[in-house]
Amino acid sequence: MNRFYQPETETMSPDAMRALQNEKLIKQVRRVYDNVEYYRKKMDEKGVKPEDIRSVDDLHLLPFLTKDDLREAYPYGLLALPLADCVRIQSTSGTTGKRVVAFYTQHDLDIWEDCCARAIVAAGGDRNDVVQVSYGYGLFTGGPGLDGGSHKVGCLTIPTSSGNTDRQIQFMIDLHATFLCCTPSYALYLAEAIEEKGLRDKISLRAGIFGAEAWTEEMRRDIEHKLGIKAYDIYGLTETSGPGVAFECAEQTGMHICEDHFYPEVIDPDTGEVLPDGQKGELVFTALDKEAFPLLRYRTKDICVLSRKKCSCGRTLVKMSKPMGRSDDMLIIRGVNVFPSQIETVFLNNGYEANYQIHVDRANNTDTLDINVELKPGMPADEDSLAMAKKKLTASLKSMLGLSANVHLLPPKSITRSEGKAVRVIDNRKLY
Ligand code: DLL
Repeated sequence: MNRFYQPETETMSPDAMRALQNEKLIKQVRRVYDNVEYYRKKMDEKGVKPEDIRSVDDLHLLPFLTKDDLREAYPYGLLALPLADCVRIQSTSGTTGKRVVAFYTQHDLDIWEDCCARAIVAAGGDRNDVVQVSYGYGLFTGGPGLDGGSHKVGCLTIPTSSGNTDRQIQFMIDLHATFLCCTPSYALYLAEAIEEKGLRDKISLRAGIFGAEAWTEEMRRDIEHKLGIKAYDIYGLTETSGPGVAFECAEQTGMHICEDHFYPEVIDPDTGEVLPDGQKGELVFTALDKEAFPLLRYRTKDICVLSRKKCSCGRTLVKMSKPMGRSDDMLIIRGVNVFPSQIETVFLNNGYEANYQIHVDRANNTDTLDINVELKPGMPADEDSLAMAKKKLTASLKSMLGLSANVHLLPPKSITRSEGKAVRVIDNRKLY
């Protein structure tokens, strides 16, 4: 069994890796400065020129990019190539206003799929494996990313996408799937459905690659126990390409970052200052060799710790801890990125005030979303009017978030007012 997909990079000496990163960074900063007006302006405002960046040690001189920049530059403002050179887009889950659209050249797709292939091989996969990809396909990066990685490794790939649990289990059994790729919550859901149907001894799974949302060590043990597999974590975000930016190896103590493509920094989220390895802060990525959508110093808002401790798997790639939270208020509910501000927009657009509370929980391994909102004084409160209002709000929320929510209309002044910051979100899932 191969231990590495790209051994020359995955086990490269730290000095050689540094040299490679420096070489790529210098070229990339020049390309971006010459081709991306939006970022050129930011660099000019900060008084930094491409020639000031001679190595990764100079990265701190460059300005950050955030989701706000992506929104402002939507859709083409951060493209570094003519559209004719792009072959694909992917996007974050169905959110109006906050949508991120990432562009890829064929070279970018190759890099992305290589990263996912590294993840599959690190989890013990090879060409004899049968990989069931139960992440969503389409605009979401989960399905296409793992699918591409599985092809590169030479595995038989089953592109079931998410949903339709009975069919998932049928394929898993009939085609002897050995790897399962999906969100950890869907893995648990599948595990329980398999258990309920008494089919546990009919499945051939031996490993799973799970990510796209926070999950705890307890959840890992639960999945491993219920499916009789090893469960590996995988991390990524649409802005950098998708899954595979970082992946776990057999040691299961953090995820190796594909730092030959994505240079990581950890910063203090309040001051923006770069923190030394081992300190907890916000993860920032610089895409070193992406062509179409090369974000420099992109703030992920994910809080984690980097470690360069020697890994028993032989990989020298730096490791990131599991994300330990976010430095913004984004929630990930059933795999969909949700900002409380989007929910507020729906209420305000429908004539309500900003008196609402979002309750997130998990029942039967599926996230639940309940939203309480107060009626404004004078709004009709008879049964028919309430039913109609609820229907309208539920539809508006669904179209804004791409997600169904249970809306509860409450009498005016029934949500407890806070003396400090309003408590808008009550998340009882205990994910971190
Ligand atoms: O979730 C990409 C992905 C697909 C990763 C499949 C892994 C597997 P987005 O929808 O853009 O992309 O969401 C990115 O999800 O900033 C994190 O907050 C969170 N996230 C992703 N992976 C993990 C993970 C995909 N393993 C956002 N653990 C990121 C915790 C994760 N959070």
